[in-house]
Amino acid sequence: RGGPELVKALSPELFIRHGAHNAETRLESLPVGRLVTPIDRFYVRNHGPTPRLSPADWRLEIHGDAVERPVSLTYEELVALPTMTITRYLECAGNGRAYFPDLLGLPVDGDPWRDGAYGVAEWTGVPLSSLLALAGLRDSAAWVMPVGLDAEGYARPMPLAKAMMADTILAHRMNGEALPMDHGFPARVVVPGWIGAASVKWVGALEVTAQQPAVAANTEDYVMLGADYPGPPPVLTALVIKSAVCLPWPAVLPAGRRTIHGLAWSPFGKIARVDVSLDGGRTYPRAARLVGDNLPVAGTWWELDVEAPPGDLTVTPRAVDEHGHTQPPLVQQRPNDKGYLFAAPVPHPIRFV
Ligand code: MTE
Ligand code: MO
Repeated sequence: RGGPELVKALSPELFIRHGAHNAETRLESLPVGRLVTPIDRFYVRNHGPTPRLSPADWRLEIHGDAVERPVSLTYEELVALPTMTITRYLECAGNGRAYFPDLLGLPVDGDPWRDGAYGVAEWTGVPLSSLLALAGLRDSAAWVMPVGLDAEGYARPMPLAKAMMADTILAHRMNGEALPMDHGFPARVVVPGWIGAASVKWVGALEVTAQQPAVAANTEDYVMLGADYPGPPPVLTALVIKSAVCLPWPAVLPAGRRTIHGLAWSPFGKIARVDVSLDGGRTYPRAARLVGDNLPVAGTWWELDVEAPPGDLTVTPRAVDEHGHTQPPLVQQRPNDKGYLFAAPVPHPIRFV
């Protein structure tokens, strides 16, 4: 350990930094129409510095009171197992946090991410169900907790049913390369459609238990706190459907006929439509064109032509998915103290000059 907190280069053209070990993708730096985020632009969200783990020393321990026989795998053994490759997005629960103060005037705790704690990758790895089968599940098995090997020992449990879903995997490759250090080398869990915090990086163990383990990530963090949540704090699971304009905040563009580009994504399936408001979200008369790949639980690019005279304009996209989920109007956005799961359409400010 030592040296810089992150391994990859974080040029200011590609990332907005939030503290020493968090980096938000500048969505305007992404290649339009290419859904898979290049690794050199994929956001990083760490609770501490990236650990430098050596594959020679690494082991995956599958254990706990609800397995029949504990299993220990080496890196060679893991990568020799049959793999699957899935294209899925990750998004931090705190993505969009900046909009609670900006659009609603509500103070919240945490880094002010806008839309760039979102990225899509082609993940290659071993289904968690196959790994759990190696150890054998007892009838009592109800929770699976991947445990990270970072200094924080970051860990977060998920119900067995989520762990057993066909696309919940322990990934050891990302976009065709060995998993990069900052994204969890040698192996990370990918829990599609759930908050990024579920997709534990640098996994050293899978703990299978009858009872739900209580850890910081399901008691203090990644739970809904605040006046709107008076009872036991709900533990966050699924993400929310979102859309974003891929331009700087605020943007300055030459006046005239322009094509505005953005992204939209849903944790439940494919994007069906992106409607766009040019009046701050009162009416959504325009349908954007969807561009390039449109993949379930990953997202799509969209574009809209505007004829803009000099002056200020806001462009507000609103996504609809194939199951009819959409983004709630701003007035329905419920607040929470930590600024999780901002869901409303965002009026993106553009000055045409
Ligand atoms: N896993 C470990 N071990 N430690 C962490 O700090 N951060 C989580 C998750 N997995 C984290 C972790 C959070 S909050 C998010 S949003 C995602 O990793 C970010 O994944 P990325 O950095 O590959 O984009
Ligand atoms: Mo996160």
